[in-house]
Amino acid sequence: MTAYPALCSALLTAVFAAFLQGCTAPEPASGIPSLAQAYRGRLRLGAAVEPGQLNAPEGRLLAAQFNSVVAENVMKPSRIQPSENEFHFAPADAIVDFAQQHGMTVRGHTLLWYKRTPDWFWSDKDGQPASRDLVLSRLRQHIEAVVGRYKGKVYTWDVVNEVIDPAQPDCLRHDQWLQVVGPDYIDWAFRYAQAADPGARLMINDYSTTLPAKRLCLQHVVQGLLARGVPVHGVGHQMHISIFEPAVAEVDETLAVFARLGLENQITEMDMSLYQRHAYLLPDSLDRLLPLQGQRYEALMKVFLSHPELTAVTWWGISDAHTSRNAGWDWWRSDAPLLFDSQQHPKPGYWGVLKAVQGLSPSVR
Ligand code: 9MR
Repeated sequence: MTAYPALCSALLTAVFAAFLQGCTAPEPASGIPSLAQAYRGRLRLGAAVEPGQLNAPEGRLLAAQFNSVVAENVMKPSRIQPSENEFHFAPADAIVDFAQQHGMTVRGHTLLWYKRTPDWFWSDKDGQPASRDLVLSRLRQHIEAVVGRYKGKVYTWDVVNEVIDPAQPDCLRHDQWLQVVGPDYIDWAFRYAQAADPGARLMINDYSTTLPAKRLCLQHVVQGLLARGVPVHGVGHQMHISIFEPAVAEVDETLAVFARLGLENQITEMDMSLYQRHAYLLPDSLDRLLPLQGQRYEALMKVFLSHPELTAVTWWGISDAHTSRNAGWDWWRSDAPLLFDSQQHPKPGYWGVLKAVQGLSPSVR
């Protein structure tokens, strides 16, 4: 009889402890090598972050494993200047401060993106369509304010994001920027950025740069910029890919094209879906897919390491607990594209990235 209360209370305690464990965020894995340390002197390794993650366990994983950060959203024009001359710097400042406290570098994303240009850019004070001159002066003020604030703290900027469209004869996306300003809006964005921080590395950033048509168009546009003396220093390859595509050789070829132009390459938004494009179901069991993902991460990192002009690899997230691959039309899928699982433990992808650099002779960089 007397044993029952003790048993009950032990059971209750166990249930309560399990419940608490489920509710509290898991601590990141410790006692594993730091990827950033392993790649030191060869490649900077970074991850995209939202300010709310900085003080969570994910922030500790970020500081332990990476040596670079990028704001997933809070430096985009519509977030940092939602109304004309009203700047919301605090969330971006939090990321920059975190990076400085932990000895990490910061990538800036992004100064111009058709998807996140606030509406006020496009109309004048009378509500009429803004002129080319007005839009350019707003662009200049925006870039001066943002790049100026983080001068010397943000080492590289995605000056323009996703401006290439291989379906167009001029290779440019036919958006409002092109319609209102004309193709030289890209030149001006780079010139304003250089004036605001002459020490920053300035990049043109895009997705699917491994597709031959897109690669050719990007090359054409970049060669035009270089010929006009526009200060473009490098190409950012987003690298939102899957375990199925693109072929590693296409990645190698894309990097080689821009290396031949004398440009720096960076991988800026890497993640690797386990799904086939637009598929509803996983193609196999996780037991089989995750090792495949690990092997592919290893193969890609080996290609990146073989390119001396490639300076940084940034993942679009820290762990599978927060990934943009589960935030769009595919929100209901359970994708796992990053190096750490949703409990923040290393996946085969982490070990693949580590394996790619182990055994190399000491860095000559
Ligand atoms: O991950 C970002 C998501 O939270 C935002 O809602 C979205 C729109 O601003 O942008 C996502 O990040 C994108 C990046 O800025 C540009 N390349 C594609 C990224 C993933 O969609």
